Parts: sequence; structure tokens; C-alpha cells
Amino acid sequence: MRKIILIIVIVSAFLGFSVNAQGQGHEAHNSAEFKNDVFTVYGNCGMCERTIEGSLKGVEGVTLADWDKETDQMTVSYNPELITLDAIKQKVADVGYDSDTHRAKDEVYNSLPGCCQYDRPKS
Ligand SMILES: [Cu+2]
Repeated sequence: MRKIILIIVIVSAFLGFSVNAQGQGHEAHNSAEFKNDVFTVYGNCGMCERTIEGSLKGVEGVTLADWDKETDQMTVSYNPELITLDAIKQKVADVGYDSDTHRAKDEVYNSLPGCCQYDRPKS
């Protein structure tokens, strides 16, 4: 009986190890294809959040766009072969939101709802 238990332990340890090894290989593969970046996008409220995140919805190469209204931090995950960080920030600027590097056009900013007219960083 003890032997059987020992065999089960050894076999399950081996299985656990090989599943783990596969998982790590998959992760390494993913990080080679996708890049994660965090940058500041200025905004105020939940409506800003929908507009900011919405500017990257359905954009080829972007797999994650998450903006935090408390910290103004935008987290993106994207395939650098399909889109650049620069192009991502430009899309956010196109809908009226300044980031640490890209400034929205004044007329787009001015057309945002009043509650969304955040304090702009100095240009
Ligand atoms: Cu807003």
C-alpha cells in the first residue's frame, strides 16, 4: 500500500512539473509578442474613462486598455508589430485627452462635456 502511494506521489509531482513547464513556455511566448506599458492620461470621471478606453476599442493590435480615474494611469497591452505606443497615445489624444507626451487639439478638448474638462498639463 505504501508503495502505491509513493508511486502516486511521484507521478503527480512529475505531471505537476510538466504542466508548470508548459505554462512557463507559453508565458515567455506571450511576452515576446505583446508589450505592456503604463502612462499618464489626464481626465476626471467615469465618462472620461469610457471615452479614453473607447478610443482603443477594436483597434488592431491592442488587447487591453484600462484607465484608472483615481491615478490617471493608463495600462495598455499591445502587439508592437501591429501598433506603436506613439499611435496608441495619438488615438487617446484624438478623442480629447492629453497624455504625458501627446496633447489633444484644443477644439476637441473644448467639445468635451463640462464635467470632463480636466485640468490640462502645461504644454
Ligand atoms: Cu469625464
